[in-house]
Amino acid sequence: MITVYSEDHRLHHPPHELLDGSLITPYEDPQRVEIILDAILRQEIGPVIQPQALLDLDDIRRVHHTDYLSYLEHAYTSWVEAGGNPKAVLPSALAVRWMNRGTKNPLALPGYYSFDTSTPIVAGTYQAALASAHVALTSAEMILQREPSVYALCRPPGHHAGVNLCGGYCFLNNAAIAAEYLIHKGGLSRIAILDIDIHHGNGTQQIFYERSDVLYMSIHIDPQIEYPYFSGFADEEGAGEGFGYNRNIPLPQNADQTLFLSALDQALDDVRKHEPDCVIVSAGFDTYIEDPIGGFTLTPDAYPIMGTRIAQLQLPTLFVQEGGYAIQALGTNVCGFLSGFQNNRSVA
Ligand code: OKP
Ligand code: ZN
Repeated sequence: MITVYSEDHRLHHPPHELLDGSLITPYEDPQRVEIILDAILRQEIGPVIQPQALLDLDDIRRVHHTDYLSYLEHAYTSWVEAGGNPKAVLPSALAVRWMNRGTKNPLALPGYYSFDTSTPIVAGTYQAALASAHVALTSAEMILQREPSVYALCRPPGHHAGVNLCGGYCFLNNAAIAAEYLIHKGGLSRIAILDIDIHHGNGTQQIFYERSDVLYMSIHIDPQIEYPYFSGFADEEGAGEGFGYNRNIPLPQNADQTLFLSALDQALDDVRKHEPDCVIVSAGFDTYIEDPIGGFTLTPDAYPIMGTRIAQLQLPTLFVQEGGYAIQALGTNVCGFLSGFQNNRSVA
């Protein structure tokens, strides 16, 4: 399987995040994808290529508002000019419920465009986020060129990013951007996004909530106990035309392989019923037992099985990297997953 990767992810390397009241070293570290890349090369998963052609911002504007993109582009410089801590942009006050008037104040803007305090912006963040989206777009283009499956090694991740909101280490929603590309450039009529990261992809859910062409299926830790806390409940089923095309399967803390795999089987049944032209997997590996911000108890043998079951759909499949923070095991878990998939396909 082809992997698409860009070294520009390194431009996003914030010094801290604020978690549960403490300023800590970010879990979302550049080493994550370097380790995955290394394992992919050593285990000969397939060729690794760079993003192709020129990035067209219109492909990103199909998902994100222009004012949000221009905020991301200028956030760091304006913040520093206005006297913000040059180490990183992080909001102090969030625009919530009835307090959501707009602002031009560079020290306040981060609170308008963020929903948490663990998504710092540094000088290279926008370029890194664009590169990550470019990785997803290139991968989507290869699917259109009849590549049966592609792995987009994205960083920063994307599934928490909404149309005009960053959060959960995410700035641009790579999976959503790929989905829109497949529909608009490739003329695909139906897509299924299967999100197996331990966290609910609130951004992806928001983007497609009223759409029936893109099914969003998410298996994740119960939002009553874990991040993102305010979204991801089973009764969020989509709205308007999109009713029935959003499905959340929350699982309890410490969920194990048996529970996870039975949720995956349910999700795969729904994916089959949707009859998609392509499946996009938001592939997070923070379900692993040793993950420092996880909460499930999956062991490395779970990932090849997950790959195998997804392969049985026998559909064009685009894997988009999301979370996974147990750095020592990430390479093994990702390669196990991709190999499990590859070894069980009739088409590559
Ligand atoms: C990004 B992705 C856990 C705190 C969570 C933010 C997590 C973002 C996860 N106790 N802080 O879905 O892997
Ligand atoms: Zn996650």
